[in-house]
Amino acid sequence: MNRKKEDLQKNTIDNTKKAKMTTNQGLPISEDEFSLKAGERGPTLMEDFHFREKMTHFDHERIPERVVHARGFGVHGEFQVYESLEKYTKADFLNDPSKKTPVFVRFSTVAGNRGSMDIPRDVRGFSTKFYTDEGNYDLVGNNMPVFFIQDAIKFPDLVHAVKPEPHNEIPQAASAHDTFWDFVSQNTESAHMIMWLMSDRAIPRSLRMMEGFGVHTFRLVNKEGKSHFVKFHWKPKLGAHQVVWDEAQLINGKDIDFHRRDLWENIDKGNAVEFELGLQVIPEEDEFNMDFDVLDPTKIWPEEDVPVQLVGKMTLNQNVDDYFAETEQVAFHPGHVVPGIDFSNDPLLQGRLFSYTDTQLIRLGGPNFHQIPINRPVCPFANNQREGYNQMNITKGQTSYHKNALNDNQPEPASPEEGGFEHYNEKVEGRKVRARSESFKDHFSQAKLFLNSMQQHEKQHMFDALSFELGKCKNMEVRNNVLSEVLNKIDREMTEYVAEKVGAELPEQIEESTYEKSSQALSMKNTPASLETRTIGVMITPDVAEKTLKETKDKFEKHGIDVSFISDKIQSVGDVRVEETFDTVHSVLFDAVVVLKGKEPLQPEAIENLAIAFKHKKAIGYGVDEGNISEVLPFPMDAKGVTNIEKNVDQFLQDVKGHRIWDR
Ligand code: HDE
Repeated sequence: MNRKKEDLQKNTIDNTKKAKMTTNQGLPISEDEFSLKAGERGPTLMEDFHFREKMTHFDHERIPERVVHARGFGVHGEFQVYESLEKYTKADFLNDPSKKTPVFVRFSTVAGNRGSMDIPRDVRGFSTKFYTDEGNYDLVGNNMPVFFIQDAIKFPDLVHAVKPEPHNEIPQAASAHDTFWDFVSQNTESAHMIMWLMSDRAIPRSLRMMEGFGVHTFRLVNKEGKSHFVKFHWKPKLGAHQVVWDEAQLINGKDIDFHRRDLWENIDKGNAVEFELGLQVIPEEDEFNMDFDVLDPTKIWPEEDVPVQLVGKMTLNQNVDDYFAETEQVAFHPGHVVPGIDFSNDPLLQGRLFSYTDTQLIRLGGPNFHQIPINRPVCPFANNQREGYNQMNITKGQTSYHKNALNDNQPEPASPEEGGFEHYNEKVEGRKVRARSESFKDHFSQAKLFLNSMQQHEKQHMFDALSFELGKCKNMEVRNNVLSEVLNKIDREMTEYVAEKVGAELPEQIEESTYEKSSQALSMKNTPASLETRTIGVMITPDVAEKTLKETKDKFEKHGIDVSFISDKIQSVGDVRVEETFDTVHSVLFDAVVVLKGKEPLQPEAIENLAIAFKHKKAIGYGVDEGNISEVLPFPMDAKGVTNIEKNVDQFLQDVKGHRIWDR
């Protein structure tokens, strides 16, 4: 159990143990099914304090959902740095390789309500709270390395545009509507982020299979006071992988909880979820040596120019005990820093430093939300702040101010040498202006860079995503504006394709962005691939022999693959359990499918599932105990990625590892 989990024990109540039911005042309750009435058929009495307490609590059980990132899922884990990073930062948790720092991570979607589906086309939040010995450090990132806007003052506009439209609250958890694309065409700084949002990064296969990014440029400051600019990355050990859009839409219907279930179940089974922390570091002196402004949050630092150094590993390994108490009440804030980590002047980051505390005040009901168990540091904390809503601490002593003589100046600030936080001593001067730096004006070069870096299938997915999204816009002017003001300035082929698909005007050809560079690191195809924790749905006719089932299971499980047998009903075949049916699951919920046929004919549901798996470019395996299968398969037997697993299981496994047969 890590230190934070231990700390949470102080407030953990075991509701599974036998206990007498009481009111919140501790009064034993003799009856919990009938309210107190004047006569068996009479009205309920006001004096029924038990009924009133129970109902009042229920009436107040909801808190406002997060205004963005409302739907989230949290897990506990640990972080350990590989080697001391003292040359860059004095942050204690990044200096001591023997130290295991507890973490709590909350993954989220952005636009949807708390009860919305897990795979909309959307950005994913990736927030990490490190419970360090110097206080909590929060890295509140996303699974995309850039953002839609360059200045925080535009955030309410962006969010109003992407959320359901205000007059009818449609559509839920979707950017495919007029107000969002109108915003995009009027605010072309979002061009680069739009490329990411239209890419497969927006529909991850699993929360365990996506990258994370701090987005902004931050600072690392070492003991000598020297500062480096830094970008933070999380690299998943399993690589970054996607589903396809048609599949995402079906998954959202078949299992709205697809991502959270995948994470919960894998952690429950003991499959550690690992991400490596990566840093891109540039010395402060190189601030102006890039062809963009390092303070601009719509720009990446291409990994080929500034390599990502992998400096440590985070292992997520424990589920929460109580979703509300932990995941819903956790409060992240990019301003929660520790000595050795500091901010840059990125105008988006600067605005975030205000917003996050403000939002917790309304969401968590007052200024003491840091005392909620999931939010409190594991190191001691003390100051002169007492009182306020939901104050949980009883603080002894007469003084609650500084300086004081009555309590010998306690609690006393620490000098930087003693570990006190010292803001980086940056020189700043300027006139007060409402303006944006000229160096932020290039909106299109990196949009092009991203497109240049995609493999053919990834590019095609982006073109199709744009056609879907603009096709959902009802307003013709919005479609035309996006094409002329955004797409046409990035890439002509993309503009022509989308204009044709959505019946919009093809804007006149202009000199589009001529950015030639590409970056291999941007293609998901270039991230690691693994068989570990992949899922295979094995559909069987009811008469397949126990031996075949056992052999099939062994073939796959020895590679860490999770196998589910699917048939007409839940049943046992000898020792083997068939736990799923065509009613309970579907091929969209698996990475790959296999069909095993006995003498009996293949069920129509199996054929439908196979056809859809084929459409979604999945590896398909088959095995035949008796008879022939070729005439019923809804695709040619010799199609790419269709394999007889009795003859060539290695080929099938290779296809599963490759994630999808993109060139089929
Ligand atoms: Fe957030 N963001 N954000 N954001 N954000 C919130 O804080 C905000 C931005 C991110 O799991 C809110 O506690 C502003 C960038 C994540 O609990 C709110 C701006 C990035 C989460 C807020 C941004 C993020 C939030 C809503 C522009 C990636 C979920 C609830 C200046 C680096 C945290 C809350 C969790 C949540 C404001 C932009 C990531 C309203 C004003 C850029 C992962 O405070």
